[in-house]
Amino acid sequence: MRKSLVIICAFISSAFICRVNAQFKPNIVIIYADDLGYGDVSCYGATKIKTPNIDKVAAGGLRFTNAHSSSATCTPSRFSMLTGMYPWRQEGTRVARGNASLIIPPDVTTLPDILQKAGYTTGVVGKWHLGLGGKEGPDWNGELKPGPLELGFTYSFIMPATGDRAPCIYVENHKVVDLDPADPIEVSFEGKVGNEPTGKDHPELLKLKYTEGGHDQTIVNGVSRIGYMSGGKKARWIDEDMADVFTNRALNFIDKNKSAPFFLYFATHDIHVPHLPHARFAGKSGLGPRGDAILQFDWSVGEVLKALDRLKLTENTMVIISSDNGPAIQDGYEDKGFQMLNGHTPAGSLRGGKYSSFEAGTRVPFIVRWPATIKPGVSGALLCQMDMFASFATLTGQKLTTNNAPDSYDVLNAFLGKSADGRETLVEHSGNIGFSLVKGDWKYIQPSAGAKKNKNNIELGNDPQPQLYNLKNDIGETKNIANENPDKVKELQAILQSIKDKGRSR
Ligand code: NG6
Ligand code: CA
Repeated sequence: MRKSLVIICAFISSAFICRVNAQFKPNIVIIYADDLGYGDVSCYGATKIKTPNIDKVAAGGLRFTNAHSSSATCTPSRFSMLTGMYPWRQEGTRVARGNASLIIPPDVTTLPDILQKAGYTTGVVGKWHLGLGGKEGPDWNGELKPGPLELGFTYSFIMPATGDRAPCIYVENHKVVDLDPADPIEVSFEGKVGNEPTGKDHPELLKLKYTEGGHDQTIVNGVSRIGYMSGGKKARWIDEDMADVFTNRALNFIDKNKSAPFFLYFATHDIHVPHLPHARFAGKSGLGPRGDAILQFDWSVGEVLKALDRLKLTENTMVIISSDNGPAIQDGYEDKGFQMLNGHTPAGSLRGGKYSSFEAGTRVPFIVRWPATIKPGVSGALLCQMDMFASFATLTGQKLTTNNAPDSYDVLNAFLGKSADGRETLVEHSGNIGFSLVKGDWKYIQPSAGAKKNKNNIELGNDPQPQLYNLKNDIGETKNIANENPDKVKELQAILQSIKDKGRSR
């Protein structure tokens, strides 16, 4: 009798522990779009385009209305998300060249490091753009390291930089995929290598015309890129297949790791330029290639959701959807972005866009779904993507040292919808010279001397005068009220300066 009682107790308690473990160790999938704006998806108010899969995640999860990337460009946003440190604390974290060295020192503790310590299998699939290799730069024909595998990922299938940048190849773990040793790869951002045509010299060979100087270099798949490359003919990507390639790798990773906690950082190329979606999506949005790329991104999201359903992982998987920076309507190629907007507003009611100090630079879609724990809803908590670091450490029972993730706040309760409060302050960064400080309803933009607009008509937020906006009354940052509120300007400037001076904010 006593024995059977003990057995029953052991059974009940182990079932309980399993359940608790399952709840506290959800699988984590970050689906990270490139250049997707706050107003680009229907659950954030877009009416000219439908994104049913993203909307489905929002309907079953928490949709954040005040969540940010750390910067209004790619490299710094990704840097801070993985390190939990404001990117501008380290030199060399602006938009990286295609042949940059790895910009995260391998001894820095990263988000995947922490999750690996918590027992997760960790994978990255998609856009990397954080450099590869040591000081001497990437060895495209040899072992490409250090890279993601030296930063806490156990699997990696990436494009090194951006879709519009050489080299146009995939890298799996330490190797270029389909590299032919008889056709070695050479990459340069200084001058031409090899004798392949460039967009500048052979515009007649282009299927997509460039609009800006930087995009007129080596032609790959009918598109001239930023940077020069030669060799690696068999290894080169076909832009139209890229979403399929990445999505398949992401699904394979999920499939392979279905039976233990996994972390997948799935960073799509969509919706960055060049906009060359697969024929299944081309022409389907009515908003031109940029809109078609949004449909393609939504499809990738849908494939992940289907896989989770099929593997019965939906309940205990945290799916996060976000973007590395705000929208650019055109950014280097003549792809009818402006002509075909048809009333679509990529930034929603926000001002600015990619590269901008105004809100559209960093305020991006951010949705978290975890059916086992999170009640569906909408949250206005102020969050930064780099807060996932400290928050997920808490979620998975990991302790951070003071050196880890110096700017990441543990706002787990906000992520889970248990608290309406996120972080108190956030430094927004244009990716370049622009710095802003957000606190409560207030936003202060520090004076900066740069251009008012870039060539693609994005308002960059630069102004030699201080700017102050009340985001509660004026989300579109239309009325600079700095002159009327000199004390507020002083207060916010002082906070911004002290966050910079202290070298950490946690
Ligand atoms: C800019 C490129 C732009 C894009 C961006 C990086 C020019 C004129 N513009 O310098 O096309 O590649 O860098 O985008 O070269 S990001 O989303 O990866 O930050
Ligand atoms: Ca980007």
